[in-house]
Amino acid sequence: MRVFDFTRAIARRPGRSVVDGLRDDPGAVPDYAAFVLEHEAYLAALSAAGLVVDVLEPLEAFPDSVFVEDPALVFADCAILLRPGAPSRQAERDAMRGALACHFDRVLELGDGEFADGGDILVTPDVVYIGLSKRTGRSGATALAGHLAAMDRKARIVETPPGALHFKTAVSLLSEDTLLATPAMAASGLFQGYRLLRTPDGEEAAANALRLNGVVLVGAHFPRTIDLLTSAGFTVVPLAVREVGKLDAGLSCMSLRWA
Ligand code: CIR
Repeated sequence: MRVFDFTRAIARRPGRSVVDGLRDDPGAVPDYAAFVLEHEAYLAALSAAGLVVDVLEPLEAFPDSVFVEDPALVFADCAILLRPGAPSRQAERDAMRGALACHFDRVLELGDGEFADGGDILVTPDVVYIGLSKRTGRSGATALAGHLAAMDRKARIVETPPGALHFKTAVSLLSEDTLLATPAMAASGLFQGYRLLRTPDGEEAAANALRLNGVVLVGAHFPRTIDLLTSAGFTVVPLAVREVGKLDAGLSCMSLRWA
């Protein structure tokens, strides 16, 4: 089983409050209707890739709750309820607990004060990278590494390059041996032994791509990244993510995936 082979996913529809989601640029207010269209196309792409998606109802009280990747980490045999680092997002974990219980017999949890966002966790075939960031602290990362060890998975706690909200803002797994990374992430030296494809200048935000079974979802407004991946032999599915991007988010953020 490859780490990007998936049969199931959890997603959550955006509420109208999504326009109040956290973002670095306060002036970049997403358009709700356009955001919904992007999300619908994303759900359709997951289905087309062969995943059965449990689509949860919107949570108006939590503007960022459409980004279900952050409150949990899932594997085929187990889920871990994380603890999002942003104060406005912390109660999202309570909403996610019930959804996880529907799908997983075994659910572990991070404890009080152990903050970690799923966006900081990159699962590769041999190791799970946990990026320290504004959202993921040392105690959360250490506790998470302990849970992963209990599941026989090796973890590595690393730094997220400055300027990236999450570790996976700057890197994605494309295949067992290939990563797509921003130049800053590629220069970090963290990925010895991997073939690194670098996002072209001005397309750094394309680094949050999503490999699902035989395809790679990539932001449609990153034409040079699409060419790069296509030339490298990947089957690319371009998806509109301009509204999603206004909230400093990308393609991995809107689902939890497992086999
Ligand atoms: C946030 O700041 O938490 C959201 N606006 C974006 C979350 C993106 N999530 C992700 O990369 N996993």
